[in-house]
Amino acid sequence: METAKKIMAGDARTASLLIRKLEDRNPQAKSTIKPLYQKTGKAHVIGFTGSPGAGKSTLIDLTIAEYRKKDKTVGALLVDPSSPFSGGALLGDRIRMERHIHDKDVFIRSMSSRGALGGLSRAVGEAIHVLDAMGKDVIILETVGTGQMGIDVINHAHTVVVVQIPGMGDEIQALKAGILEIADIFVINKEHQMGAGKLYQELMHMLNMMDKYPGGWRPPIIRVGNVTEKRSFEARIEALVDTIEEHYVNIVTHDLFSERVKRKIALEMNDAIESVVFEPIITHLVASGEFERMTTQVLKRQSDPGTLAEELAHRYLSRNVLPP
Ligand SMILES: Nc1nc2c(ncn2[C@@H]2O[C@H](COP(=O)(O)OP(=O)(O)O)[C@@H](O)[C@H]2O)c(=O)[nH]1
Ligand SMILES: [Mg+2]
Repeated sequence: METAKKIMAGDARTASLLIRKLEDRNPQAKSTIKPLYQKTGKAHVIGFTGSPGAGKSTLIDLTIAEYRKKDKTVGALLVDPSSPFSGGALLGDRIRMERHIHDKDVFIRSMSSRGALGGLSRAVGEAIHVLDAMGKDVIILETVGTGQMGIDVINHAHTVVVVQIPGMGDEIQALKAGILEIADIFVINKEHQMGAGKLYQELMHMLNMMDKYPGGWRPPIIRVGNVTEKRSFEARIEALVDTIEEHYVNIVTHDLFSERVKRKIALEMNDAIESVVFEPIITHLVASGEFERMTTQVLKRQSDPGTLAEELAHRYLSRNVLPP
C-alpha cells in the first residue's frame, strides 16, 4: 500500500523499482498495482515504431520537449523486445534523451524481456498503468516494428506513429512488419537520404488503396525532414505533435477510444486468467511429476490429452459451473 501511495504521489524511484519487479513478474509487485487501477485511464498513450535506426529515439526526445512546452507531464518507456537485458542498444536511446533527466515531470525507463519470454508485453501494459497512476498526461512507447512481440507492445498505444526512412529497399517497411493496420500517423525521417520522394509516393499509393478509414481518419504522412536542419525540424515536430493531438480528439469523438481500451482490457483479462487460473495448475502438475506421468500415458496410447485435461478440469474446477 505504501508503494502505491508513493507512486500516486509521483515518486520516480519507487516507480522504477516497481516496473523492474513487474518485468521480473514478481507476485508482490502484481498485487501492488491493484489499487493503482482506480487512478488510471487518463493518460494518452502514444507508440512510436519503426526499424532500428529509423530515428524513433531522436523524434521522441523532441516530442517530449514539445509536450513540455505545452506544460504536459510525460512518461516514456523504451521497449526492446530483442534484448533480454536493459541497457545495451537502449543506453544510446537514453543518452539521446539525457536533457530531460533533471526534469521531474519527465520519467524515462527502458524495458526488456529480462529472460521472461512472452511476458514483456504484459509488463509494458502494467508499466503504463504505473505511469498513468503517477499522473503523467502523455505516455510514449518506443519499440521496433518487427516481430509479434513488437506488435503486441504497440497494441497498448492509443495513437501509433510509424517512422519510416528512405533507402530501405522498394518494399515499404511497414508492410513487411504487418504493422500497417495499426498505423495512425506515418513519419518520414532522414529526408536527405535518397528515395524520400519515392517512399512518400508509395505510402500515398498504399493509403489511396484503402477503401475506408475508421472514424474517417486517413493516416497523415508527416515529412519531418532532417534532424541536422534544426530550425525546420523543430517546426515539423510541432506539426507532428499537433497531428497526434488531432488523432486523439478524433478517436475520442468517434468512440474509437473506448474500443481500443476495451481491446486492451480484454487482453489483460486473458493474461490475468492465465496467470491466476491456468499457470498454478500447470506449475503444480510439473512440480509433482504428474505432467510427466500424463505425457507417458499419452505416449503409450493409454489416454489422450483431451481426456486428461477434462479429468483435471473436474478435479480443479467446480464440476457444475464448467461451460459446455
Ligand atoms: N542525418 C540524420 N540522422 C538522423 C536523423 N534522425 C536520427 N538520426 C541519427 O540516426 C541514428 C539512429 O537514430 P535513433 O533515434 O537512435 O533511431 P532509433 O533506433 O529508431 O531509435 C542516430 O545516430 C541519430 O543521430 C535525421 O533526421 N537525419
Ligand atoms: Mg531508439
